[in-house]
Amino acid sequence: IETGNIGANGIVGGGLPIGVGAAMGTRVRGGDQVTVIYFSDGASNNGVFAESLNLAAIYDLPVVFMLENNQYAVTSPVEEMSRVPDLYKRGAGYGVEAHQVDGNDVLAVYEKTCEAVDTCRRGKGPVLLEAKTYRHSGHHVNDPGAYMPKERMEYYLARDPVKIARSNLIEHARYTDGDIEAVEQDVNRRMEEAIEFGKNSAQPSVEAFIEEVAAGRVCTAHHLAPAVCSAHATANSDVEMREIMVREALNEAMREEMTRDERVFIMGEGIAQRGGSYKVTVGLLDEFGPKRVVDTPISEASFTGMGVGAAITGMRPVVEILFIDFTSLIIDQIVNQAAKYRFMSGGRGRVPMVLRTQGGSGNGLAAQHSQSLEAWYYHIPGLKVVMPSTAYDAKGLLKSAIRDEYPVIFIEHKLLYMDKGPVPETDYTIELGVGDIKRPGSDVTLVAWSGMVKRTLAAAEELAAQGIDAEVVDPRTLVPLDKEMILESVRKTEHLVIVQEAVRRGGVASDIASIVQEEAFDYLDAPIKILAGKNTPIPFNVNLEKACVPRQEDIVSVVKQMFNAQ
Ligand SMILES: Cc1ncc(C[n+]2csc(CCOP(=O)(O)OP(=O)(O)O)c2C)c(N)n1
Repeated sequence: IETGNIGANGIVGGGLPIGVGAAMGTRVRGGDQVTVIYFSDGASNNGVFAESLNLAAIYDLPVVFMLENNQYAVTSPVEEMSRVPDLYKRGAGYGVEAHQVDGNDVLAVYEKTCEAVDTCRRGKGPVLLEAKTYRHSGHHVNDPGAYMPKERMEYYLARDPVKIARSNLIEHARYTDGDIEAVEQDVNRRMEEAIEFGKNSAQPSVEAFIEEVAAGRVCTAHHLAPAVCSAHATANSDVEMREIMVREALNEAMREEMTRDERVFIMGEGIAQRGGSYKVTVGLLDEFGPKRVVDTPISEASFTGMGVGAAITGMRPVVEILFIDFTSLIIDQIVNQAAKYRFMSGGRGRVPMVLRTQGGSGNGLAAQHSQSLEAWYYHIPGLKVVMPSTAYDAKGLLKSAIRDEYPVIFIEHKLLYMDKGPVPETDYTIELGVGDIKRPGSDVTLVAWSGMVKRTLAAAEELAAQGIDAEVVDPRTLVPLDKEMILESVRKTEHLVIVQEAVRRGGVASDIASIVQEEAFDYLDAPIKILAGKNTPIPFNVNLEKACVPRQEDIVSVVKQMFNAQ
């Protein structure tokens, strides 16, 4: 990492958008760095190749796509996997300068690469280079490669690039056999030393491993700062407040962070001139210009990957995915790349990016635009998951998310954007992992987040009128989870209902219930109740849609049943 090698990838093609993102970082920062992405013919048939080539092209990025076409992807020959086995020809379709070079001729590859780097430095990038070569063995040590035609193998073995380079050095550069052997011996010695170093190093401890790798499911911040009830704190404080909408609060958070830190930039579909589908990014283009407020094509996987690459190389990208439903397209970049990078780089790398998206049902957008998918990300070690429910929380949490060293999945709710709430005039942040008691109470703890908080608060008022004093706990961030706040509340009220919009099966509510029953079972006076979405897609039909997620009356009736049953 220190030398500029940001890593290889176990996911074929996964590194392509990351490389493009590294170059995007250069574009935002300025400077003459060029990114070279190495990949092979198999990767060129992955969708992210097409997206990445196009993205690099439309932003004129300084990227050399170095396609080492060794003509096999495991057992698949390139001519069977593509109608156009001269893969450099694909560049034309994206308006990208592209060349083929003899991949077995080291000097030719060197020269073409230098030219391509130069082209990028002159602002004419990207460049696609196809280095045509051949695999000298099966795909891995136990693959004899019997499917590779013998004559072809012989042809290429005779043109082994290492042998050709060796004879070139002797013929044209006055090297002797002895010089070359000395280099080879030096390389072998260094490899052996590295192996010995690995063998002789201490095994890592399990504790150190977990400490370093996990984004932390349990918040400790709470022990340092006692529970803050933001509703109360803000009402009682001297801080100047004004009422703004959630979408304005989010906008302010980004504006302030972009002003404070030049590394922050935002990307997404229609976020620049249009200001985003929910008007969250309105005005930012005028203020920060097109290099820091970037409209993207409909290439979710790759522009998310660009965020990962930009973050790895020191930027602070905020990537917007219009609907959480579309994050199905970005799973690799989040789950295998962003969440794993710190771990796979031995703790040296960081991916300080924010993935802003919105979810939830309630305005007839049906099955592919209404889901609550936080559990997908909650499940992945290495990610933080934030779900604000008020304007105050949205602003303070987004600012913290942008400053965080971990990738943060920041999930907004589509029904809350226009909700108004008090937000301080002055700068503030909210620590990730610190929940909020939205309504203090003594009889029952109602845990809810995102869109369910408002509904749960309304239910709590209805219950109060009927003599049940509910405490509403909003964890605000699901990872890290403020479990102490939940446990403390349950120890006091001895009753717990968890209200979750997402489908019940495999949801976060089940995990919270299991934590509470493990750690506060003796305090419970009744079984924990989970009120969650039905295990169905969200229907278009308004009545069915309403019936699929917890309603205010459902919350009231579950709580009443809990008390009547005793
Ligand atoms: C997304 C994905 N699909 C499948 C695999 C399994 N796999 C590992 S290597 C490989 C072949 C890759 O071929 P190519 O890109 O040509 O690279 P080469 O091995 O020839 O260098 C495959 C399919 C994987 N790692 N990732």
